[in-house]
Amino acid sequence: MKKALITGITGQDGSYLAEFLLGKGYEVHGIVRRVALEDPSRRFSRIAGILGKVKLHPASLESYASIFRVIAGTPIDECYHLAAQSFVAESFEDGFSTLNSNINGTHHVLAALREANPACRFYFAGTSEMFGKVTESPQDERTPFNPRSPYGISKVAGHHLAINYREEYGMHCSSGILFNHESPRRGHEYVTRKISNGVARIKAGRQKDLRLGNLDARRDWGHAADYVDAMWRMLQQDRPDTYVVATGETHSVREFCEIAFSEAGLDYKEWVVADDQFRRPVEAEVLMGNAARARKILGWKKSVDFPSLVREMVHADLKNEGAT
Ligand code: NAP
Ligand code: F7E
Repeated sequence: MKKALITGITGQDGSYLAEFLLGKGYEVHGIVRRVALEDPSRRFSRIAGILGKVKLHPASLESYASIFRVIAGTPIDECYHLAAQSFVAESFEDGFSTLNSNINGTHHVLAALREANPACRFYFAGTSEMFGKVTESPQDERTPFNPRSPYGISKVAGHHLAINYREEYGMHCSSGILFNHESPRRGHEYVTRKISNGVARIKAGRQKDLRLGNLDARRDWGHAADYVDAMWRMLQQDRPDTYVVATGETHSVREFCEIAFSEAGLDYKEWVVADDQFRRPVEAEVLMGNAARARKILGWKKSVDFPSLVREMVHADLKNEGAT
């Protein structure tokens, strides 16, 4: 039986990946923050359905000793390093802790693996935010990085750390440059969930408007369940490498609103209010990925299109809010 360790198992992707690996017969281990163990009903909400099937280990990304203890004590074949401060807007507020968690956290995991289990395969959670102010479109594995946020900078550093461990120590380290992926499990601060939840709360009479920042920003949005499949496929290859994972389509925040509100029988123009407090100092205006390499080498393809993703999120939140 293969054994995998997921850092960030309580997050959106970690929860889908844990289910995916259990479905493939893996023994699944997860790293969680010690404080999360004290508040399981809230902090483990995304993994509530599989709590009895996974083994959780407390550790902190910021502490090498705690990460080393878990990695040295758990004989694993694959390590999916998903834990990170992942909210771009927050990285402008506190760039220091984003850089600390995301760069040192990645270095701690890689260094512990090198010391205790160098044969373990490693996945790094790279991101389209590494492209930032894009120099070409669509973006693929050869597109230069030009990050526009502390978050993007931290991920460029993590990506290069993974490649360095691959080249210097011969470790099986792959990096996925994943474009935005969403689901009903997305955190409430990200724009897609803010919209689907806002629609449901407006429909239920609990919210009077929805305040958003840049409605013209364009993102390449896919479904998280499809993207964890790509992570796993990367670690099944004989050789470690870097892959872009994306749908190849770009849509604006406005288009997301249009479909989401109309799904609940509403016109977004009557409810959405532009509010500068949700604009970023600078940002990647338009992102669109070319996943040709992942399709060809990994045999990966998306199964959920953009309108279906929006509808799934809206219907889940309408149900949560009792507004169906
Ligand atoms: P998420 O929902 O924000 O989950 C982040 C996870 O990291 C949570 O389990 C969180 O634990 C954990 N974490 C954060 N800081 C930590 C720390 N200091 N110590 C230990 N654990 C910590 O993110 P996601 O959407 O699943 O994304 C997973 C990874 O993919 C992230 O690295 C993200 O940057 C990257 N990524 C995401 C996307 C996307 O569109 N979703 C695209 C490209 C790359 P708590 O639950 O305790 O907070
Ligand atoms: O913003 C715009 C905002 O916060 C998307 C993370 O998973 O994907 C995510 O990062 C767009 C941006 O995600 C609001 O300016 C407008 O252009 O949902 P988001 P993100 O910043 O793209 C990447 C790939 C990651 O790697 C990250 O970890 O929507 N936008 N109005 C807004 N965004 C938010 N959050 N709130 C608004 O009110």
